[in-house]
Amino acid sequence: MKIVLATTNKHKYDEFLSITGNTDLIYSPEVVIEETGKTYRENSMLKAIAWAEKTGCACLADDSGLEVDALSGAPGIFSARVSNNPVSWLLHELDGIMNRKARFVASLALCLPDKTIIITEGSCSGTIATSPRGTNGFGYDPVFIPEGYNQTFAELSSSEKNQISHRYNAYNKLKHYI
Ligand code: ITT
Repeated sequence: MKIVLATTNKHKYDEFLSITGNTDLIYSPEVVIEETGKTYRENSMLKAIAWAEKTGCACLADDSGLEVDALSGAPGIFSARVSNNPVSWLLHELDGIMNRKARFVASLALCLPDKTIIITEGSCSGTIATSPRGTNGFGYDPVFIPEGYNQTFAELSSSEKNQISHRYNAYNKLKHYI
């Protein structure tokens, strides 16, 4: 099935291509919406519906973020907007803090041509490093060490990240509908 990815983030598109192996996935970053939802779920729905209205195709949206225990779950849904330099911001916020536990969360919303919407969530737990390492990925990847690993997401290969990530776990629950 041809599916438009409802995102302006090319890194997400590349990850979905790798996760799904679906060459019918289309990158079409022309829709601009305000993410006014209070949850990942609401924002992923807003994006999926806006793209579906614009394109008339089945659309898959991802709303995701990083939740840090010592910051009471921040930056959460504001992960993309909290700073122009999110890694430096996060390391500054956690300066001197021992509890480095965190998790990535992703909500995926699939809006089908008949307007049915399917939503799933996935997460990936880990810890925040004390300094950035690695050059792969995007966003907070250089400081996120997934549970069971010593490397950050940015030090893992894209295929390693895409076998354990929040995005992968959410997509696994959704793929039966595609
Ligand atoms: P779209 O809304 O256009 O999809 P976006 O980047 O603004 O693009 P979100 O609103 O969902 O997407 O914000 C997600 C932010 O959370 C993202 O910009 C990163 O800062 C962070 N994030 C989410 N998944 C991540 C990942 O796999 N690796 C690193 N950072 C991630």
